[in-house]
Amino acid sequence: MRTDQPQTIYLSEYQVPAYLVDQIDLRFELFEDGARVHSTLTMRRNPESGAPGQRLELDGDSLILESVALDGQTLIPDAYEEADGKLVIADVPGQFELSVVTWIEPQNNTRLEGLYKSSGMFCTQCEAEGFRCITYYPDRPDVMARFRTRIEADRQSYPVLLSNGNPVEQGELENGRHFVTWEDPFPKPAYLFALVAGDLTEKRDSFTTCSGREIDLRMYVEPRNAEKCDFAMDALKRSMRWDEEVYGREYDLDIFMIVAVDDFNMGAMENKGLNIFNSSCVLASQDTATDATFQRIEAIVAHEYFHNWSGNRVTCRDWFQLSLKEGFTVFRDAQFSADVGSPTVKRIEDATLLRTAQFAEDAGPMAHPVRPASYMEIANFYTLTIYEKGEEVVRMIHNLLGPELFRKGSDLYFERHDGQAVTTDDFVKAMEDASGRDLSQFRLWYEQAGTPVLTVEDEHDAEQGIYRLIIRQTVPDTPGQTNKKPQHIPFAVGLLDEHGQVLPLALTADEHNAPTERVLEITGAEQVFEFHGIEEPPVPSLLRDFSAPVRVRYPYTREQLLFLMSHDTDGFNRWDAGQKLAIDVIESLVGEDDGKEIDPRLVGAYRTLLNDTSLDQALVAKMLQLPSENYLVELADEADVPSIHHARERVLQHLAVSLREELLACYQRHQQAGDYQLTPEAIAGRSLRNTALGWLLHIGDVEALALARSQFEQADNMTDRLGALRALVNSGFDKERTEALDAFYERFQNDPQVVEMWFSVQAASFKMGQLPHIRHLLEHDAFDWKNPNKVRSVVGAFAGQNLPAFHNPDGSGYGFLADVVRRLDDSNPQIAARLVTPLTRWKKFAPAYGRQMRTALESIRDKKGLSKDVYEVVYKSLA
Ligand code: 0A1
Ligand code: ZN
Repeated sequence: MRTDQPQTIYLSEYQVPAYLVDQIDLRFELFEDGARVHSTLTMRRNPESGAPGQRLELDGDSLILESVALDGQTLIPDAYEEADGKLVIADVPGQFELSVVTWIEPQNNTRLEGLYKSSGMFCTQCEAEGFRCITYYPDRPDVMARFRTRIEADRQSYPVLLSNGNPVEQGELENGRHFVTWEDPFPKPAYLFALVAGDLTEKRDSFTTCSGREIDLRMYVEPRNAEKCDFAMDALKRSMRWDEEVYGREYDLDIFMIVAVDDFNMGAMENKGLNIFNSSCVLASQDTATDATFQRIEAIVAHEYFHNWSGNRVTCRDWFQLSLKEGFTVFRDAQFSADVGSPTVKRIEDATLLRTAQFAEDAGPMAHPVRPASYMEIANFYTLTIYEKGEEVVRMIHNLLGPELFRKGSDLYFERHDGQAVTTDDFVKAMEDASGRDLSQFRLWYEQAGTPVLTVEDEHDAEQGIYRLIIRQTVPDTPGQTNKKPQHIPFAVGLLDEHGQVLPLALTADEHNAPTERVLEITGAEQVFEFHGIEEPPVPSLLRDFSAPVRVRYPYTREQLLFLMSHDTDGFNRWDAGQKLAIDVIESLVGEDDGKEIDPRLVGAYRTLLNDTSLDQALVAKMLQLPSENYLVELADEADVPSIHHARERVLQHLAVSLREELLACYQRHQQAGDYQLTPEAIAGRSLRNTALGWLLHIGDVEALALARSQFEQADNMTDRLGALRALVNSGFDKERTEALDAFYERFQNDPQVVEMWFSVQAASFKMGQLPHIRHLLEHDAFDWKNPNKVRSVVGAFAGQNLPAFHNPDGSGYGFLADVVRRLDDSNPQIAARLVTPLTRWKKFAPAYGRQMRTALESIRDKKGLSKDVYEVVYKSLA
């Protein structure tokens, strides 16, 4: 157990920095046994600071301090103090130059924060507070400095030396060493600093900006990955063009670089001019990446690139404002993905993630507002709430203002705050000023945690031809927040008549040409909306296109859901009606014996989906996916995972048995014709085929087994190969499954990204991924505790996706996860803290499970020397 409780940092205690840094000159001497970092800071007192005295405090972590000099004079140790992660100099003048030399050990840095080594190369990760692991510095985003960085290393082992900005000098040194100096003209916070040194292959391309400037684009990867760069490079160019066209944002440096590294805690990082990516989020080829991977790569490349404006040019004042850059940038990348692919499918995917995982987070012990009020460890706040709910908040502003005013607002925001470190409130203010709209109540979205619930009732007055929607809003209590105020919720609705026609929504008796969709603005605890000229009771289509991140409660009948599934003009709600129907059917079977009949209308609806080839196949592909176990758990009050799993399984089997012929026909119909393509249609075709195959193998169909084997062997792309492998893994055909897994490994064993898929297909499969097999995977040669991707692909997939195995009634899954977390807590606390998540949800589960999950959490809490990261999550979960 920790003896000292980590400090909580409060937004309310924010103070401007006492000292500013105008310029930082860095010199890195990189060696095999460590690195020496020389840093010279040109500093001055901040005229805006009211802090008394001449005391300078710099942040540092895991540093060996070699020397400190003030204005060229080396300080004697009495003149400064090194304690509690700070270097304190009691007395500094108003303006001065501070030189600090530190020694660090990148080769032993398993936390992957600051400067570390990954597959023989040096690289950095400084967000949020990694720069302090490199040198002493005021490591906070509102201190922005111009960086000049000289890197020295052995030429043969590290021919490529990169940092932010432009190279301004390079040359040879003694002993086979060389150096390159980089200069970044844009002042930036330290979290955007980056350095890379390695033996890397360079891929070049170029992009001509809207004003005619030629930008040098470069990707740096390990030589074995040279063939896996093209897709990301193209995605980069598409992103650059899109940001010019849609947001008027032009790139600002002459070079833009992307580097791929295998060991990385997160997906990627937007360092100025030098984005660093987790290899799994950037490297791809048709043979090794699935459609989903390609789409993820495109979105992440765009996301990091878009940060150049939303994050780098305009950055965050403090880490409470994290969603300022993340929410806005996720919104921008989602718009981009919608533009280049299928907008409805993108919306479905995003809403699914939000409703499954973010709603759960917002209802759990770590719930926090989009702008948190406090934290212990900021790394724990890179959450679905900050990113995904933050995106929804920006999207709601976009929808309330409309695209033109939103663009005016974003132009104003960038113009007003270029070069500054600002707050979410500054963002909202720019939107208000540009549009003339009052967003004061809307700001509660940033302040109040928890998912608002809208309870909808309706009544139809046949005599007057009025249809009423009565809408009640509540915002649930969350840790530290009760009695919340009603929020401002854009609630898009449509009404369908019995023929499936959308009705005009006249809010008064004399309104003519009323629109058929309206965004109702919910602002109170209870509101009534009246629609005139509605002669027959309509079917309401509520929260169209998922217009707000809320839960809607409306007592749809199955008939109404079936009707919406085939008639709603809103693609999202059409899909959602199918989900609701399936959920209703599955929930009605939970805890019932197997004799209970499965509503035949569900089979009928799925039959229509499979047979009607005039339907948008991308939407059909999504509609055929049954709601996940995770979502069913989220919807339950006291989840009993084995019962949920069993009920869902019954429905799946019943559908597959009943629709065998249709599934086979669907499989045949979507045989790939011609070359592999990444169009929405082709992606939908593969998805349908693989879903059909998966269902058929699930019921042990031997004809499908033959199809799966040949698809596995003959596939010309990873989507099909992995689709077949997954179907085999989840089938009862033990021999074929083993053969396929072995063949797959044999073929791809030298490709870490594919090996990660191989791990996770097994770990996420209930058929295979029981605890003994998970332990066996951890012993596999290809498994590596130091590589976050490997840990995620086995442990993360097991605890996060293989619910019935993880929630084994004997509690073994929980104990296992606790062991893993304790083990990783020493080497990589960020990853350890993330892995705890499934256990933190203990209140969600039936008491017999919840109790054991709590015990597992307690066993983590009691570990000696627990990291701040894990402490915060575990402590809050047990509170
Ligand atoms: N800002 C990056 C993601 C990122 C966040 C935190 C990190 O370390 C704690 C690393 C990367 C992005 O949004 O892409
Ligand atoms: Zn981001």
